[in-house]
Amino acid sequence: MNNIEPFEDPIYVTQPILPKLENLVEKLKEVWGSKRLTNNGPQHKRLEERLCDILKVPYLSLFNNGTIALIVACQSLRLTGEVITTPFTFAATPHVLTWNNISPIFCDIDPVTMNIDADKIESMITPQTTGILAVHVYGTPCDVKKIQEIANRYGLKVVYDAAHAFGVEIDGKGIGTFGDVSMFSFHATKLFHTAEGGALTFNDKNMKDRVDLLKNFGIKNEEEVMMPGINGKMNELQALLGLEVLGLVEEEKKKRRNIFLAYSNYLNGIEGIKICNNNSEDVNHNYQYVVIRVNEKEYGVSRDYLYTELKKYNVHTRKYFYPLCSSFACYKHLFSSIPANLPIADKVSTEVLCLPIYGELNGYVIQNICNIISDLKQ
Ligand code: T4K
Repeated sequence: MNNIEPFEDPIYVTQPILPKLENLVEKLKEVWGSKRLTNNGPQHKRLEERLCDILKVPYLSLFNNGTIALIVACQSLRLTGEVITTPFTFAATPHVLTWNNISPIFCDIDPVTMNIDADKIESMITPQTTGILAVHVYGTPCDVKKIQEIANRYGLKVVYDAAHAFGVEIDGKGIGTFGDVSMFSFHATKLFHTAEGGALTFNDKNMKDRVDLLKNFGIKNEEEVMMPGINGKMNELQALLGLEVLGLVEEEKKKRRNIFLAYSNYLNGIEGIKICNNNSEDVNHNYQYVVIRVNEKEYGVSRDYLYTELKKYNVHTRKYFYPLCSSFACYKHLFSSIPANLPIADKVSTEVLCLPIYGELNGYVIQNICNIISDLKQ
């Protein structure tokens, strides 16, 4: 038994990369000098170019946040009726469908990757289905090959919510090159961030042109408005912050990899605690989250008990993603005639816990978090 005192300062699930303030101030002078604060300014253009290279995508369009980006993605593909998606995700994923007047159809997930189970998608397709909205949960890639095969067979569009998957690659290919469009979130809680922000990526130049119109009210020029667009633009201050953060991402990723390895090492051997490791040879992972699964029978206490006890030590873990989106009050009506059949997602959502991970997290804290987890085993 370890005699551990609660941490003096709260340990949160994440902490954003912050560039040196003086560097940022220096760069801000450029923006101040130009008086250009938004509407496709020079910082915006620079960040789009840099991100195309880093994410290995042909086309990319920046947004003020990931949710608006995803709403626009559905608009740009003219999705209607029903779209098949996962219940094991952040609220934004099904909400963007609802904002497009589309019914989210929740499909169960794979027990290992925790992503939508591609083998279950086909049975959910109806004449109203127009697309699949899959999420690379925690940055683990979906079964992109199988999903594309189904989409091709049924003439469906594929949208990827890649909010967690910055920099992830499959066989050296940028994750944003799969499907018709992918969305990345650049929220402060993400590996790469612009405080708030996001992007859509595509292989098709026409898609980029359409999305650029849609995110700017549909305005083509001073006298022509082509479609009822929205204001989804990223401003110059966000883009500037992004350019500074970008230079620090690789170092942050290296640190996070070491943190992941330290957790794996300390937690290894605690019966009932399994650290999720969906790394494989073909995937270049980003260590956005470190996720454990708690098997209550083997560990002796529940995930919720562990979550509450860790809080007493000032360790603020998160139950991403509990509850399932399918159980939100606003989606209950979808199951009024047929009950939700999501046994794997139900089980997984009661087992997962995201532990703190960010570059500045020190080894002593990691070791103590693991000691607490070890001590709590019954
Ligand atoms: N799709 C998926 C699959 C997503 O996960 C998300 C967002 C989206 C779509 C939508 O993308 P955006 O529209 O957000 O670009 C957070 C984020 O707000 C959200 O972006 C993210 N997913 C979700 C998984 O996590 P909360 O409610 O957990 O955030 P919050 O404020 O509790 O932050 C968690 C911890 O991070 C805090 O305890 C402390 C730390 N933190 C947070 C912020 C905001 C900081 O240290 N600094 C900060 O500025 O949702």
